[in-house]
Amino acid sequence: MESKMWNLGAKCLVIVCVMVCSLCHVKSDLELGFYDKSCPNAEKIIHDYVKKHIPNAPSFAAALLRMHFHDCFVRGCDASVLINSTANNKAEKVALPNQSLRGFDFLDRVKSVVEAECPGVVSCADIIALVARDAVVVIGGPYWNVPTGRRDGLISKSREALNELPAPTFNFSALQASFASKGLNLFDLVVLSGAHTIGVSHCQAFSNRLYNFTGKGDQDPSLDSFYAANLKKNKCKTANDTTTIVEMDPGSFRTFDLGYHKHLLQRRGLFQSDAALRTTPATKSAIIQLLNNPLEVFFKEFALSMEKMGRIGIKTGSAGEIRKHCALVNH
Ligand code: HEM
Ligand SMILES: *[C@@H]1O[C@H](CO)[C@@H](O)[C@H](O)[C@H]1NC(C)=O
Ligand SMILES: *[C@@H]1O[C@H](CO)[C@@H](O)[C@H](O)[C@H]1NC(C)=O
Ligand SMILES: *[C@@H]1O[C@H](CO)[C@@H](O)[C@H](O)[C@H]1NC(C)=O
Ligand SMILES: *[C@@H]1O[C@H](CO)[C@@H](O)[C@H](O)[C@H]1NC(C)=O
Ligand SMILES: CC(=O)N[C@H]1CO[C@H](CO)[C@@H](O)[C@@H]1O
Repeated sequence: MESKMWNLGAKCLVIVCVMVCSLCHVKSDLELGFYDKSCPNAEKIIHDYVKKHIPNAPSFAAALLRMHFHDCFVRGCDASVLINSTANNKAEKVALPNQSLRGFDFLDRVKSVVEAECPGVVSCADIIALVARDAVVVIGGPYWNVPTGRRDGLISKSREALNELPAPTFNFSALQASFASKGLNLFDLVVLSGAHTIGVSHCQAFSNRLYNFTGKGDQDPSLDSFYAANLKKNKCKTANDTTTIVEMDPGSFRTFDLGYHKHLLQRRGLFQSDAALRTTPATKSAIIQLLNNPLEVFFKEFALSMEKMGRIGIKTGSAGEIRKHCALVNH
């Protein structure tokens, strides 16, 4: 009898635990349409704004996609990338890898339109994620689900951006480790690097490959020499050019396609981090696999990896806050 009671008690305990844990789980996760009750028009307002403005400035689709990546890799997708520096804090924004980020004003404008509809409800972190997706869709790229409910972080440190973001000089093992530390695997790495099918780079990010690869005034032998000669003649004419920009997927840098992966196999990936995907067998076969399939397969894989990226280190429930201005913590 006693043992039966104990059994029953234990069973109840298990049931209660399961219930509590499933509640925790729901709370700590994002959900599609998180704002359906609290701000039913939020996603439509954001989508309409992007649809209206990106066609006039299509290069911003790339900038906004990159912004989402840089946000998620540092302290999770919490809009810490948008916070301004203060007298006693150097924010992520001013870190070297962020020097070339664009789209801060665009996001501020989206935020103010959303704030006018529902003050203090929609996080900047969700706005970054939704805008990145909508902008890519507007230029004809893949659609991916953006579950929402991210909260905004309170902290932004320049040093962390420097430490957490992969550099264009990274070799394969450094890239693998960087992505693994964010819960992303090698296939995610190959697929997400495909974002470089749109957008531009400054010469600075790769000019060592053209002018001084090992400190002997030499060129990176893994870079196609015709392509290198062309870049030196027409684009990055000196080793210290800080202003010229180069299309990362020459010929179709505004079209979301498999051009980036094609260039990789032709030894025309612009960064060492791009080239590393070709020189390593595991990732090379993933590139070939993508190229041997229709574009829709790349789109589908990109969507899955983006959804994964969008969950890195998220703050939900009562963590963080909903910022009033994306560039400022509330108090
Ligand atoms: C794998 C490691 C990666 C490295 C080392 C890397 C590095 C870079 C660098 C150096 C630039 C050029 C910045 C400039 O000089 O203006 C760039 C541009 C860009 N990156 Fe990446 N990236 C990586 C992964 C990603 C991922 C995962 C995404 C998005 C999912 C992404 C999206 C972009 C986009 C769209 C641009 C073009 C930005 C523009 O046109 O303004 N990158 N990246
Ligand atoms: C890759 O880069 C890291 C960090 O710079 C270095 O420690 C490592 O030896 C490199 N690995 C290879 C295989 O070159
Ligand atoms: C190449 O790099 C080496 C080592 O960092 C440096 O001493 C040299 O001045 C550089 N050469 C050029 C042409 O920039
Ligand atoms: C850039 O490099 C060139 C030689 O490649 C040199 O003449 C010029 O002074 C350098 N400019 C700066 C700002 O360092
Ligand atoms: C954040 O900094 C930028 C650039 O310095 C500035 O234009 C913007 O007004 C600042 N935002 C806020 C809300 O202070
Ligand atoms: C957008 C932005 O804040 N860019 C900054 C990146 O960092 C450099 C200095 O490291 C600043 O000059 C840029 O303004």
